[in-house]
Parts: sequence; structure tokens; C-alpha cells
Amino acid sequence: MEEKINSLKNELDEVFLSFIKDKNEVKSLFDLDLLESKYLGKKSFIAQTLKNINDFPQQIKPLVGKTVNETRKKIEDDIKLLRDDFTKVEYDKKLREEKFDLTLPGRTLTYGSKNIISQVIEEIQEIFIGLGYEIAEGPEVETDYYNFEALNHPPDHPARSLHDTFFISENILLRTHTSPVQIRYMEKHKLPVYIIAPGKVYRKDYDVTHTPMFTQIEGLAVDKNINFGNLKWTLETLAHSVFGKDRKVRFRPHYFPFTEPSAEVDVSCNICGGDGCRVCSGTGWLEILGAGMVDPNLYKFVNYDPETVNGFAFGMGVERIAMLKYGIDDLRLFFENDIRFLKQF
Ligand code: 2NM
Repeated sequence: MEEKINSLKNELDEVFLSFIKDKNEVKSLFDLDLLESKYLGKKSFIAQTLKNINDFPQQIKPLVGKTVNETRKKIEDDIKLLRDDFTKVEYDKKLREEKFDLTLPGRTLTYGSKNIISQVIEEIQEIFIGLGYEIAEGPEVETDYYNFEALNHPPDHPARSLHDTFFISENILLRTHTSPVQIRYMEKHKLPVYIIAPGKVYRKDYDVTHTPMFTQIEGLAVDKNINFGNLKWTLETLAHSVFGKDRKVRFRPHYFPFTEPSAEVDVSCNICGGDGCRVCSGTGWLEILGAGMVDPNLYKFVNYDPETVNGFAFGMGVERIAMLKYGIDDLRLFFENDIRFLKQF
């Protein structure tokens, strides 16, 4: 046993001598890594001896471990000292070679900006929050019932062909307007109702002035003693707030399935000042929204009493409002997400 330990000690001395010799040849951190792997790595004498420690008789195993680890520790300490030296040398060298021109201007940070559609939605929301309205939201995937039937479009009603609808199944569809949000809201709330419903809507329509998805904001006021005068004041206030106090506002008779009477609302064209130009197609007016008094028929669907309740509703396309407000002449710009367009707002 004594003999085994002595022979191990001799081998370790030789390993250490060889290590010292190799160590003097090390010129870089890379060389040092090779050295470390040679003397401490998996295949090294030290690692192999520790791994096969069971080949020694049980009684001397602790001594074998202690003896091998003494040499391992010496090698480790040497490598650590050398690594600190080389790290410092290579760092100093890098510092000397790198040249910084501290007088160069820094990189400017470019800020992102809120999407123009979000900005217009928020602006309109703020106006109505100021008038005491609440924001209501609902699902984009709707049932035929909420999108059409409860909105006074029975199955054979011609108004259903007004929109070409994306159907998912016979009774499930992508909402064609945000009106279903308002039906859902009325089902759950008592009077008075003052809400606006912003969100994405979908119609099978694709040309220069239509996209299959666009953003809508609809409003609904249901209370006692609501009349067309309240509707006019509300929408004039909206139009003046969004487009400026100097703009004229007019109401033109129109038809919508869920309102009676109904109207379309125009603001005077600010490009030609009302004389007629390309943007207003020579009329001097720009259409901004549709509106009307809620058809009493609708109240039956939400268990309101059509005899005592009345209200008005309106709807507008956000992309269209944004185009008219900011003079954007191509609807496609909203969907291309060209950073040069987005950054302007
Ligand atoms: C419009 C025009 C006229 C409208 C109607 C309703 C509801 F749910 F109360 F019946 N919401 N929005 C409405 C009325 C929408 O968009 C051009």
C-alpha cells in the first residue's frame, strides 16, 4: 500500500513538472485554455485517477484523493493566476487599440408614435366621455341574431344584402357593424343608456375606398324624452370638436334599417371652402356619419318599453374621419404600415 501511494506521488510530481514546463510556453488566453484542458480536463491524469479511484484498495482511497487533489489545487491556482494576468494584458491591449472619438454626436433615439386610428378613436372617446357616455365593447365574431335580427333585419329583409357578410357558419359571422355591442349592452342595463362602441368590423368589400376590415365607432343614447334635436346637437358638437368650429354641418334624409327617421351628416368641405372640388366631388360637402332615431321595434328585443323609451344612434368609419381630418387621400395607407406614413401622426 505504501508502495502504491509512493508510486502515485511520483507520477503526480512528473505531471506537475510537465505542467510547469508547458506553462512557460503559454502566450495567450487561448494557450491557457489548452493547458487547462490538458492537465485538468476529462482525459487528464488527474481526472482519470479520481474517476478510477475504486481501483485502489479501500483503506488508501482517502489518501489517494487527498494526494491527487493537492496537485490539482496547485495546478488550478497557477492557472487562475495566469488567467488573471492574461485577461488584464489582453484587455489593456484592446483598450490601447480601440479609439473613441468622444466628440462625435450620439445616436438620436427615434420615438414611436401612436397609430393614427387609435388617436382618432381616443379623441372621439374623450369628446363623448365629456358628455357622460361610457365605452362599450363586444365580440368581433357574432351571431346572426345580434348582428342582424335584433337590429331589425329579419331573415328576408333587403337590408341584409346592404352588407356582404363574412359568414363562419349559418348563424355565426364577423360583425358588419358594432351595433351588436349596443344590443348586448341594452340587454344587461336599465335606462338611461349613453354609450359609444368602437371596434373593428368586417365586410366583403375591397376596392380603392373599401377594405374588408375597418374601424367603426357607433353611439347610442336611450332615455326618456330624447328627440331629434338632441341628436343634432350631439353630432354638431362632435363635428365641430373634430373638424373645427368654423365648419358647417348639415343633415340629409337617409335610410338605415335600425333608425327612423334616419340621416346622413355632412361637414362643409374645407379644401374648396364649399365651392366644390375633387375631394367633395363638387358638392361642397363631406359625408362623415350616419344617424337616426332608434326604431321603436328594436326595444322589443331588449325588453325596453317602446311606448315610454326613445333614443338616437349614430355610426361612423374611423378611417374615413381620419382621412378627412388629416387630408389622407388613400385608404390603403392605413393598412400598409409604412413607417414613413405612421410617423407623421
Ligand atoms: C349608423 C347609422 C344609424 C346605429 C344603430 C344602432 C343601434 F344598435 F342602436 F341600433 N347602433 N348604431 C346606427 C344608426 C349606425 O351607422 C352608419
